[in-house]
Amino acid sequence: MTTAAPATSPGLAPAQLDAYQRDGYVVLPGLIDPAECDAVVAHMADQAAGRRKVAGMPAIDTSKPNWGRTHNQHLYDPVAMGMLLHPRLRRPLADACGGAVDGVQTMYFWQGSEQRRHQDQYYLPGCFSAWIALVDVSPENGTIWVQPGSHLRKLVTARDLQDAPDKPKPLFGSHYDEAVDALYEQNRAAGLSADVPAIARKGDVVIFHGKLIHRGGPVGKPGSFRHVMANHYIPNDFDGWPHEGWPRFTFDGIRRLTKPLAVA
Ligand SMILES: O=C(O)CCC(=O)C(=O)O
Repeated sequence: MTTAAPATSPGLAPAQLDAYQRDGYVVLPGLIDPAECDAVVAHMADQAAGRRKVAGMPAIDTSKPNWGRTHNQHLYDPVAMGMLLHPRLRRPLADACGGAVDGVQTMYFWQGSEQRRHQDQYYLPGCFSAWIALVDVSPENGTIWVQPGSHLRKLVTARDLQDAPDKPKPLFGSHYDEAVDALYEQNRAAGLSADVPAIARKGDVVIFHGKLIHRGGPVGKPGSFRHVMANHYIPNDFDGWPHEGWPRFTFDGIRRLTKPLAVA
């Protein structure tokens, strides 16, 4: 007999919270029910194959290189919204953050991204992430690689990349990818380890800090599918969110804007 997964989860165990605070990430095994993962994957596979249209979203052109991801699908698609505000994520995210959180951004990946090293808070100030493996993920289909402890060190910001004559030379160079690579090496020289792959089974969730240096690793078996949903959150009481007009959602589904859009 199978039993349905409970709607909520107990939150982070003390050892998991310690790991998150020390390393900047923690893998939560089996948080999402495998049957639910399969249903989301089937939904997304139908969308990519053109069998399902998500109202308001352009059709996915799988003949294009790098077609394999969407941004902010939750704004159009109740299935994606359901994963952003999944009840099983609510307590672990609140524990990691130290209070209630708002969902702000989603990325759905059909394939490994091979994205270069970055820190999410460069793009989404104040954020942290729940990265949901909807299939088994490993270096073969392109998992993420993270530098443990890097969330406790510097965040590269736009200021570091400015190269104005009245400013000292930028700390790390003038290109974002190179700046983060340089920070990664600086962290290594300061005693941090090399980055490590996150190994996740279907239904596992990796919660990671928005200052953690991470990348999408090489896809060992090119063309393989790697269904992952990467959600980003900010603290509910965070008032430094700079993206006017970009809605944030509480886990009770309340939508608000940081500032109302000016009406022309
Ligand atoms: O899943 C990936 O390949 C990249 C995800 C990522 O970089 C992110 O969620 O910020």
